[in-house]
Amino acid sequence: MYINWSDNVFSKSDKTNRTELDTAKQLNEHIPEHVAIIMDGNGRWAQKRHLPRVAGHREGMNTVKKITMSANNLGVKVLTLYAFSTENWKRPSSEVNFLMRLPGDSFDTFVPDLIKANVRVNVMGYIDQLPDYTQKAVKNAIANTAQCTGMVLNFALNYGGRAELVTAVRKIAQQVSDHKLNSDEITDETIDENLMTASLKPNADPDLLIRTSGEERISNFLLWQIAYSELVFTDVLWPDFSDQTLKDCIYQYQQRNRRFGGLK
Ligand code: V07
Repeated sequence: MYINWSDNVFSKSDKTNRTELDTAKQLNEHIPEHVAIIMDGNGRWAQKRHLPRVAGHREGMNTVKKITMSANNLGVKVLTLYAFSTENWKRPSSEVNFLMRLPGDSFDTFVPDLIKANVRVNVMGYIDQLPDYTQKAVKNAIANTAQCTGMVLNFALNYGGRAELVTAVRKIAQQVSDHKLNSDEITDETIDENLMTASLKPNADPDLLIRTSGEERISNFLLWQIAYSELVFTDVLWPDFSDQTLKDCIYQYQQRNRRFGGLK
């Protein structure tokens, strides 16, 4: 497989020192199993074109479709996308309403392609707080792809990292007060099991977290789960994010030593 790495990630010497074969081999051998993405920059993409913010979200949805197929083709096992945060309710109601229609609007064109590609939809977040039509669309996407055995496309929808931890602490406290668990038996695994990513095991934690649009913050996305993740930030706005940008981010991931705090 010939991989055409774009120019923006490496220096001239990199390019001359590595062969196409090296690059292709690397791409085949060190693909992160769980990739999580903060899809930022839709509003800015629209603004630059003198379009309403929602036009950026619509284009962002097209990028979701494209990048899902790219990640699946590269051999990614779990792709987690931050679609709507618990903080996004503060946006103008017209924008929130538009976003809440996206899962339903995308259903007819997206789900058949997901089934063909053997991709299973999973959703994590406080789904019961979403409008009925959004809940229905999400549940349909999950049900219609339930038999798929390939990549998991995991949407974080009305999700917040701190809220997730609060929920987990409450669940664990309840188990202690019910005498089902001793407080001294609480370990990392107890917390893992009570987070919304528990069903993604053995790939609950992202290997690679990407944030687009030049912002370098976590913004209450996955907190516990990114303890050892490689963080890659790109200036590319989400609607402009391409198959090549994904490969560039994975290339950066591949260049880093993942030592988990221990010795090499
Ligand atoms: C949303 C589009 C991508 C750019 C960033 C935010 C806006 C896909 C979904 C989705 C979620 C569940 C599902 C099917 C599709 C989605 C919202 C926003 C609220 F089952 N993209 N996307 N949902 N954006």
